[in-house]
Amino acid sequence: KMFEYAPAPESRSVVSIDSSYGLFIDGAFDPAKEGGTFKTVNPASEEVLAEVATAGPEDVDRAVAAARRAFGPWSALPGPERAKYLFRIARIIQERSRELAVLESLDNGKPIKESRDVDLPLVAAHFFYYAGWADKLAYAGFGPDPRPIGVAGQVIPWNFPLLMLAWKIAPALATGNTVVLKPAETTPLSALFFADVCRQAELPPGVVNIVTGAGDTGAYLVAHPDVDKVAFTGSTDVGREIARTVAGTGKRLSLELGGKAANIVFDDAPIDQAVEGIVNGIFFNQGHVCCAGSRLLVQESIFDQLMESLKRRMATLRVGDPLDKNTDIGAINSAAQLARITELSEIGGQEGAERWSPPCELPDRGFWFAPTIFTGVTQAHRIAREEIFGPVLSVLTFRTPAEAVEKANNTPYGLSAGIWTEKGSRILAVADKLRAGVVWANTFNKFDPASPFGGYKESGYGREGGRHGLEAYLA
Ligand code: TXE
Repeated sequence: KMFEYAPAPESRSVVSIDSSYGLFIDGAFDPAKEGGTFKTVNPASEEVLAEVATAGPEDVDRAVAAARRAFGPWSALPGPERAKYLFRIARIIQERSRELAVLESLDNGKPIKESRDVDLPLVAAHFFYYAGWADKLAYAGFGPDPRPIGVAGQVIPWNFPLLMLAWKIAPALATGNTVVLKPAETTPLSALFFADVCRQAELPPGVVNIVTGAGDTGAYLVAHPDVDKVAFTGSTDVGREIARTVAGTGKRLSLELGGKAANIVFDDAPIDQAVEGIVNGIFFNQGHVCCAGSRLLVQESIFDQLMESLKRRMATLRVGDPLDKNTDIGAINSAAQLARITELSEIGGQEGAERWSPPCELPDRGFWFAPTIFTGVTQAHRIAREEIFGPVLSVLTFRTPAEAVEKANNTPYGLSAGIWTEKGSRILAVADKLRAGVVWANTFNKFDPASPFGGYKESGYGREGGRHGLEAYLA
């Protein structure tokens, strides 16, 4: 073949990973006081990447105390000075983005083309964007004297480890808060790398602290009496527990929880474009996306045609090595998540939905799940109601726009939705009736630091991104 295209995989050697990592407290890396550690694993190979400290109560106390000490001087800095640090962090992230992208793919399992072309550019963009706000707060209508809240305790999930960190840390620092952040236990490495970026940027010690560990560490952090603001992204169950912990303490809280987004395709939609949007909506990042288009609502008259195109497109998806530039679907982040996806998919079959996946060979080691669609799904099925958080699409049909809206809203969640139609008037009419924080029209999973993101109902409350994202960090 004259034009065979077989680029070499990104090399693991792009980033050097130490065998063990401490906690980042007050500008220095230290082991946990009680010496606890856990292992973080590459989900594509099950090999241990590094041993990481488990922060116990004493460590969290130290981190919160460091953040408290740093708060006075940091919040007193003039906005343009804080902006300089944020710009510096953004530039260092850009400079080191190849290392960070490889690290993120190794620890999370996501395809390198996503960490390189989506996560990392967005991470840098968030720091640039909020750097630009740091000197404008006084004139932006937040009141005559906008003030930071204080010490923010932030707990983030594993699906976009560094991007979720950026969503949380950039607006917090721009507004003059200091931070103790706990990354997810399956993906701690990019947050620790970020700690190193903070040192390189000469961010004053204590402004950002990273405490690694599992749910206990997070629970202790959010309950800490000297934390003034709690921000959480993760499961609805943990979100509920955190809301109970915080209730009555006077702490400010923002929660970004699950979703079960409807991606609605009308009969006049450009089919090829819609198919790309459906694929991107549910298979991007293995479907580990809170706003994933996990319920496809198809107008009945185009059902056969759309399914045929979708299946043809799904047959071209490459599942495998996250570091291969050609990979579309990487590894499932953990054995626990794989078990959850497998269980709900089995329930889908038992409940009578029809399951289909293209033929695809999955690697022997690691955690994998083939792209899957279920047809013949009804609203009563659990796969139509519960967040699967994997590459699994539930397909339902509708006849009229009113029926589409009714089905789209028939969920305890309300984070996002998609509409595919050539009619502008229909986009506006339908979007207006959808109870979803974000509605995309003829596109899906598009993010921009200037756009607010957040949900209704069990998807949580508060907005991240844009000007609204600053309000969550202003007293
Ligand atoms: O989430 P957890 P898990 C959904 C998705 C997924 C399910 C379970 O449906 O299948 O949740 O994922 C920390 N107090 N989402 O179990 O447990 C934990 O250490 C304080 C949607 O991984 O919520 C991690 O840092 N913190 C979602 C973070 O919470 C606690 C993203 C998230 O973990 C804690 C992730 C506690 N009691 C999962 N318990 C989204 N909205 O994007 C755990 N944590």
